[in-house]
Amino acid sequence: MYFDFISKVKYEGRDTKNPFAFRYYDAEKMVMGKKMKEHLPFAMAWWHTLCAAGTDMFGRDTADKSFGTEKGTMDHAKAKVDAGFELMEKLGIEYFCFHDVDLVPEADDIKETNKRLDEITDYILEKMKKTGIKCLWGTANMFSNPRFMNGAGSTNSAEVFCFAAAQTKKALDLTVKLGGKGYVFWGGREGYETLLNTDMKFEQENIAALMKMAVEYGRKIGFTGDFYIEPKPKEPMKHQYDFDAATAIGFLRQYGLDKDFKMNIEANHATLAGHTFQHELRISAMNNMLGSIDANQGDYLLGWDTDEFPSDVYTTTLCMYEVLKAGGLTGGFNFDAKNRRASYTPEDMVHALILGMDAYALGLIKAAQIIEEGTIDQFIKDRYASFSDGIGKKIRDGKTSLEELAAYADELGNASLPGSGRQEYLNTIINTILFQ
Ligand code: XUL
Ligand code: CO
Repeated sequence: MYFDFISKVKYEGRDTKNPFAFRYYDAEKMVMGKKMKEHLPFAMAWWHTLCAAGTDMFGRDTADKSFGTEKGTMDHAKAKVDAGFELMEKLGIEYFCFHDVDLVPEADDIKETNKRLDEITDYILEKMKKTGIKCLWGTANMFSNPRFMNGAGSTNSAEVFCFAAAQTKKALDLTVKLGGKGYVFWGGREGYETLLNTDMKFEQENIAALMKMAVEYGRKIGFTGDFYIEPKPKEPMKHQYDFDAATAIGFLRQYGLDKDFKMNIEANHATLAGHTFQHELRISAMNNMLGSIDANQGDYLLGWDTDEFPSDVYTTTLCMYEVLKAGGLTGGFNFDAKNRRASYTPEDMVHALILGMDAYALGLIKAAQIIEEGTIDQFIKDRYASFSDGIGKKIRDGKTSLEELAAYADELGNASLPGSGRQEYLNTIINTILFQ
């Protein structure tokens, strides 16, 4: 037991003084016809919660994540499983996400790494059976090992490409073994530093080939879930190919991968791309590709991926508005987020997950209120009313021509101004709902 200071974390309401209780997340509470826990399938990210210990560019670990064992051993790998399942059970988190090498120490020989992965996933499966906790998605870490310095699918080395293929194959095997709902491609180093040494078209074709083989293999071994691309514009590479949702969707369509893939949208990646989180969710949803979410947040003052636990309820509300409008996710809400370096205790790990779960629960409640209150949706509908009959309807139905529209404009001589956008009024509506 690593988290002895808590038993099951419970919903106690907003007035509680208990630091280890939910103020808003009430798993069984009904919101718009569904239980909160059904709207919000939360997942723990193995890498941040069980591996990351506070190292940054300027300093070493601050948190002790040895869980009473020696790091880099299989005992440590097992202790992480024990700690992770204890934490998920106590918080009522029903899913986890993993990279292959989050689970075990990577060996020099891939055959030995794979043996370790088989052993640890047997152990994880036992725990899953005992607790009912499930796997949301798996992925392969194809960015940490030095061999991937120039990318995985986008590498200049055919030999390295084979190692990317081998890791993808194994990670798919493990995802299927653990019953994962999805498989993620985050293009870790799939990008470039300079076009002086890069054939961009060649690299993108190779990434598509790797993904195509992954789909073929996955379907062959019985993977029925979604493949996801997780867009990110930069970091670690200066320019990453899956820049944002629109770019990734265009790429998938170009290479005939759009039937098997959806988006895994991460809040912090959206803001790095110069978009809002809501924008990336909308782009995905309107293309029927909103699959899953990496639930974190960045810092508007910093230009990098800070992976903070989500606390900004304005943002989670607009996220949940998009999710409700889209009819939910096929995936879930993965806390791809880490404690700040100075919050290094086990208590902080629990506070962080409570914060994230409460921020999303409150966002869900507020988004449902926005929809039920109705002003925003009605306003958007009315704003386009000129397209519901007459010449507007002809445009929408594709039953007109430039000549007819030009004649229509000639007849009018001048157009009346479009209706006001009323942005300030609409912001007031949102504030009224958020802070009532
Ligand atoms: C990195 C990131 C990854 C992916 C999975 O920015 O978000 O952890 O979520 O590889
Ligand atoms: Co992520």
